[in-house]
Amino acid sequence: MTSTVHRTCPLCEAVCGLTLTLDEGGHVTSVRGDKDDPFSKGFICPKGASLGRLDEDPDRLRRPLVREGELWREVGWDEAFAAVRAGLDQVGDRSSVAVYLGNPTAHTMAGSLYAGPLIRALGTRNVFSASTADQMPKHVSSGLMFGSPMAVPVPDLDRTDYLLMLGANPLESNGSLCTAPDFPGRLKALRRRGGRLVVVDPRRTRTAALADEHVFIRPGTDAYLLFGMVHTLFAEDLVTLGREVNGLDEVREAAKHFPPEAVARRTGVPAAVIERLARELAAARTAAVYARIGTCTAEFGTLAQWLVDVLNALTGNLDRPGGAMFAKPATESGGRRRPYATGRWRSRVRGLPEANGELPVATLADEIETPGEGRIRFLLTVAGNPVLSAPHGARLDAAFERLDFMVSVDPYLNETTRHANVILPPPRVLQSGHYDFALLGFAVRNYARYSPPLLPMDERPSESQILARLAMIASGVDGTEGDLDAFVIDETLRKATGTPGSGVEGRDVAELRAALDGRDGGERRLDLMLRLGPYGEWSGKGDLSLRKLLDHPHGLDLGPLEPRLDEVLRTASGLVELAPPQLLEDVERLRAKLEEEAPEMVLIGRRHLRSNNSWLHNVGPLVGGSNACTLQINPADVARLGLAGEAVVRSAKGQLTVPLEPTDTIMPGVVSLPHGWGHAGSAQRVAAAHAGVSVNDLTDESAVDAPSGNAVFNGVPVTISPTGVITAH
Ligand SMILES: Nc1nc2c(c(=O)[nH]1)N[C@H]1C(S)=C(S)[C@@H](COP(=O)(O)OP(=O)(O)OC[C@H]3O[C@@H](n4cnc5c(=O)[nH]c(N)nc54)[C@H](O)[C@@H]3O)O[C@H]1N2
Ligand SMILES: Nc1nc2c(c(=O)[nH]1)N[C@H]1C(S)=C(S)[C@@H](COP(=O)(O)OP(=O)(O)OC[C@H]3O[C@@H](n4cnc5c(=O)[nH]c(N)nc54)[C@H](O)[C@@H]3O)O[C@H]1N2
Ligand code: SF4
Ligand SMILES: [Mo]
Repeated sequence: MTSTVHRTCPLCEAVCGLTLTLDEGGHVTSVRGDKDDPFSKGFICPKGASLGRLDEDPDRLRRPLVREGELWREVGWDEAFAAVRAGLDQVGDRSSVAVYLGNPTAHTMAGSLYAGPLIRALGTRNVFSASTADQMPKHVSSGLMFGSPMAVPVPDLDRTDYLLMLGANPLESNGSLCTAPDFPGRLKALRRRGGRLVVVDPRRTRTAALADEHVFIRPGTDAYLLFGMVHTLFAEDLVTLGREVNGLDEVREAAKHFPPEAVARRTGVPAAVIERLARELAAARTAAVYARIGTCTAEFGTLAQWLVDVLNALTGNLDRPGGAMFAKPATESGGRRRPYATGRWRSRVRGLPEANGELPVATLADEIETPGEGRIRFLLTVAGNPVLSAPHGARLDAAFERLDFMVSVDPYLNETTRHANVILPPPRVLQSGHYDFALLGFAVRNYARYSPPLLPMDERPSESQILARLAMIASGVDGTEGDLDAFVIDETLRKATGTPGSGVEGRDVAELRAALDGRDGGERRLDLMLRLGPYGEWSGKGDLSLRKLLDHPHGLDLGPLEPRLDEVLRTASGLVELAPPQLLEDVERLRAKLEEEAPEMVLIGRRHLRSNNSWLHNVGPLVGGSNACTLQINPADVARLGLAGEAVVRSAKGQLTVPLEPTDTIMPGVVSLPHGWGHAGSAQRVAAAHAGVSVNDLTDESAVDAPSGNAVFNGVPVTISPTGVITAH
């Protein structure tokens, strides 16, 4: 007997619905797109199609591992947790404890529901995550402009008339900070309805090839280009604010320093093109500017993210249909009104500012290596591979050896977890329930879908149970995750019942608690959030609950985005802050570098459709062919530098020998290497056979985007030389 089941794909931000066929033994025999999902409508990509292979990867760990010298021993769960407890006790001082949360924690219920309590239980400010190698500039920009770091406007993809996209390649990535299953189809639809798509990228990507126009830009210079456009809007009297804002004059003043003709040389974009883009944006009936990782992981990442929304605001497109809008996710909670600030504390060694409660991953190695009180001696990684993903990961590789104790929650023995003393593997993908708490807050249509676990648990704990148990160990409390969930539920209910006008104001906590559905604490917490959320049956505005989602296994469409800036704004002024002082300060840094000579060659990254950062290289059907670790380089540079076959790439931090992929799709003076490779000697057998090299052996952890502390991966100065040539150093 086979069975057909449905669930959301957990592998990227597109949240596609999948339809899986399972055989009697619970093995996946086929994966298709779920045609009845109202959001993804049957779309699927090669990664989603391989979910079964991933689920059954023979290299996935099935039991905890404890390292004894060079050897690994499989142990039972109680022994593994006891070892963690002993390691934590041995370190003692919590200021020496750190946690690193990797990208998949944003895709698991465990990460969304239990990472917060775990961090609180660890009682440390040494919190690091992939966010500071990714989107932290957007959070800081949104925090300063809108008062809330999670208030990220997304392009209203399905209705806009004009989309200006910078540093994103959704035809490969399927979109980021813009949850849109079948992003490619949505872009094609935009063009079909007569809309215009302009892509700004140092490479002519597959997305650029689909666009009406592709504009090459020198890496790391998007903030200049965007400022040039802001300048044009003011100079040509094209500003049409849809609403009152703070700081308009300050922005006008700041933009005076960046006229298109002044930024043209730095960006490589002709002044006439910059002016035309500004005019087109202003003239379009509706328009949106959207910029992603290429512009975030850059020297002026936060300024670029800010200027994106400045442009959206100045053209009247912020918060209007067809413009840049805010999703209304079903689990949204009211949130407190308190001024957003970064730098509430600073890192011990480099004095880098905290943002969103995190310190920059670019300084993790400093904090492990530098002696003194508060040196990190205990590290917990959850779903992360910073040896391959963090800037100058090679240094972390060595630094991890200096830890007293390391624990990793991860299904694989890999470049990072090999340093751990204890590895705690989560169960099979299909044994976990799935709800996208974070990603649905960035969706281009309001939507909710819950996927219950498709297979029963075996003797292994769920990832939620693993994280909850770690939280219990860290807080020294004897208990289960059930106690933790009960605590969170009661706290939430007490707050809600005590909040005037909340929909459950004055009601009895015990009675409400008893009404919650769910087969475990995680599901009950989801039910609680859904019921209290903006469509929830306890909000007075709807009837949403876990039960209703379970009755709609293909997901629920909650309608198109609607203007809601007033609900979202959390600034002290109650207005959009167009010119936050902290950002104006960083504009000085930008000005100072306007005339700087660009390096002769710079390095950027890229993603491939069949990749997922560092961890899908062990799935046979996904590796090989064009998904390979090659250096894209313009043929003119190949000829100029006398290269053939392979070349040596050198940066301030290291050198690598890499196979060349000459292509005129990349600008002269720019080379591109994908990240997440470098699996030589890996215990993951398929990955080891397609090892590649790690671009993060070249990237520089000393460079960060000042306001957010974000890593700089794009625009890294490098030299390229033929192999076999010895250069003086
Ligand atoms: N040079 C360069 N570097 C980059 C980037 C770049 O563009 N260029 N991109 C950056 C970006 S955007 C990101 S998000 C980071 C990613 O940085 P990380 O999150 O540190 O790295 P990943 O490769 O995503 O590693 C994910 C880890 O989670 C494990 N894992 C997978 N599924 C699960 C699960 O369900 N539970 C648990 N517990 N573990 C799981 C995998 O085995 C793997 O070890 O890399 C950054 N690094
Ligand atoms: N297939 C696949 N999908 C993924 C991932 C994956 O590894 N593989 N990773 C996931 C993750 S963690 C994330 S964060 C998202 C990222 O999603 P996207 O932001 O769409 O990421 P990329 O596909 O890397 O596209 C970034 C583009 O920026 C360009 N670029 C580089 N430097 C600059 C610059 O200075 N300026 C401008 N304007 N462009 C620049 C690059 O050439 C590249 O085309 O993708 C997610 N989806
Ligand atoms: S696009 Fe993303 S969510 Fe959709 S099937 Fe592919 S990996 Fe899964
Ligand atoms: Mo990311």
